[in-house]
Amino acid sequence: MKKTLTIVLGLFCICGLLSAQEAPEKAQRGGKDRSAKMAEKQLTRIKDGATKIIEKFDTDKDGTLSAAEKEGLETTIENAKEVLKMYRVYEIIKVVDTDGNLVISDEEAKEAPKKIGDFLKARRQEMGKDKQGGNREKKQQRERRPEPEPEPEEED
Ligand SMILES: [Ca+2]
Ligand SMILES: [Ca+2]
Repeated sequence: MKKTLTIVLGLFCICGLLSAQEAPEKAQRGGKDRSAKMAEKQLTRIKDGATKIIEKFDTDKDGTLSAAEKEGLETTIENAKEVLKMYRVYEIIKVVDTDGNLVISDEEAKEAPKKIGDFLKARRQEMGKDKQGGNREKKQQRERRPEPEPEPEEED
């Protein structure tokens, strides 16, 4: 279970990378140099991701994935997606199901809207904190470079 979750989270990181690729206009705003750097960085991440996938699924260790090994990878991904869906619902179930028997009683259902509301609010705050932490880390990375890049302005 733990292993599956790790794989799920890993896959979601990879998905994040791929969707980040769909925003080239943001990269261009900082000039050619910046977008070239970003493209290079992204490529490195994709290559690292591919290496990690091979490490996990290359059962005969020949350095590449055969059709059968790839099928194994895809089956794992499909299972992981299912598990992730369950996990997301389970997080909410745990909030609502106070006695933990996985049956939502009328009493628990009555309390559900407030509990879910509080839970989502807390999660949003938690995610906000994570985002700030991430920015801090990026800023520190920028400060370590010899030529610091200007902070891109948010226009939304
Ligand atoms: Ca192989
Ligand atoms: Ca219950």
